[in-house]
Amino acid sequence: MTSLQDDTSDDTGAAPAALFPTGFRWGAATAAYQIEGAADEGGRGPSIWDTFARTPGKVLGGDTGDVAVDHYHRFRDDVALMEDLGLTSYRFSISWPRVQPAGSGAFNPEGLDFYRRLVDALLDAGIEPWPTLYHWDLPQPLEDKGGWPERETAHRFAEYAAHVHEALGDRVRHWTTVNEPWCAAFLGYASGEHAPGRRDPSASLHAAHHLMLGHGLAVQAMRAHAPGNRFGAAVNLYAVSPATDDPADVDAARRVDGLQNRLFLDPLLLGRYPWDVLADTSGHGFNPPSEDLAVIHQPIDQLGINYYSRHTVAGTPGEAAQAASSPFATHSPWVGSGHVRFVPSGRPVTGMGWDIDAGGLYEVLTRVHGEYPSVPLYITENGAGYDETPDEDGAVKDAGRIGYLDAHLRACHDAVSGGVPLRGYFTWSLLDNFEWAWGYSKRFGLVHVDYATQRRAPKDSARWYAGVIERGGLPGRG
Ligand code: IFM
Repeated sequence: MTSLQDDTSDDTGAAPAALFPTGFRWGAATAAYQIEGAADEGGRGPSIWDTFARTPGKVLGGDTGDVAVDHYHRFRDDVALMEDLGLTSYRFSISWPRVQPAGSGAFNPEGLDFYRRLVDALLDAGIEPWPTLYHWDLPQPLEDKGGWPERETAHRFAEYAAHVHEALGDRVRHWTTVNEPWCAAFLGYASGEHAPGRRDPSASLHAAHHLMLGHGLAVQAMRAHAPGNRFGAAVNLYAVSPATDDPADVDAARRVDGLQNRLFLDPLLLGRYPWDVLADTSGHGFNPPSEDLAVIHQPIDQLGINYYSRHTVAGTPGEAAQAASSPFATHSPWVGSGHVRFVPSGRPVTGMGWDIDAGGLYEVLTRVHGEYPSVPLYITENGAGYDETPDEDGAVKDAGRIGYLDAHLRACHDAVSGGVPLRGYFTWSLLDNFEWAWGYSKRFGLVHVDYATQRRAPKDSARWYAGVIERGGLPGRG
């Protein structure tokens, strides 16, 4: 068992203190398109999210990331906020179209310079920079050539990653390649809820494969340059439960778990695709070349897990066989929703309508540790979104978020106590920001942003998280 600092517990039924090992990373996360703004400044090219968000009807309220929270101009203030919180690490993403506007060919020194200045400011503040190379903002010219369903995009990504790494690798140790490839592939190319807004099941599977291939190629290229750095990807994993023991529900859970979790974990950590998912998707021309698996299955130094919720699913009795041949008619975020229903579990939900289930995080962590070869784990995202407005005194009393974070951190602590090699936790998000298809209507930040004035104001949860970091964990609860 990992030795934890000063754990105390009693037999009163109260939650005991949950202190984490020395050296545990305490962070917050953001992503370029969601916070930077400055969409047409500094030589940045267009991304698929610029095109998508500027297309009427795609994003709630017609919101775009054109200005976002103006982090491009205010990053020094934002680093000061992080310092106030006591963050030890900050996860951000690098905008590919800012660094390489066309996605191939010339790099943009001004774009790279922005990230150099950000990294320097973080290091000066004693905060470890933790960049992600792809958080969904594909340069539009690459989408015009076919996007992630095209194999060439994986090679372009590796070239871009190597270039950024060459510029920053002397000061940045931890590198994340792709963020949530499930979302990029399936929300982007199957359901069309995210950029580029395509609805093509076959394309989405090829996109998933090429995102993973891009990860592997990028790790190879970066590691060749700086073998001492730490490389990994960030996947969004869900706990998945069948609504009942009915075989149709159990099969629905298998299929959702397959496409949501195992389609990414198995190639990354085992070097193979799950056979049942390949069987389920056999009608979609998805036959990934086996030699790609060796590239995807690069040794990684860390795995990022983004966890928010549990899915409870039901099948339609008697239709399991039919559903298996039509997997994209099964998952409500994807095309249609014929054979799998996402059913209410009765648990409380966040402002996104997502089930709050900290036990699911424990389940995910122990599953990844138990079923896959051991690798250091980080929670690279975890948080709760709400519609929030400050009260008359300007305070955001976000007790719901505090409760959510507290419960999920206790789940992390339970996992660490049980021997799971969890090394750090990044909450999503540092600041309120552009929540993709929801625009600015949902807020995940520890820090409230008034979008009209760009004024930042720490919410109650920011103060609470600062206390957690200072203490190295959670206090006991009476
Ligand atoms: O805002 C997103 C983030 O970009 C990726 N993970 C989930 C968050 C909340 O939806």
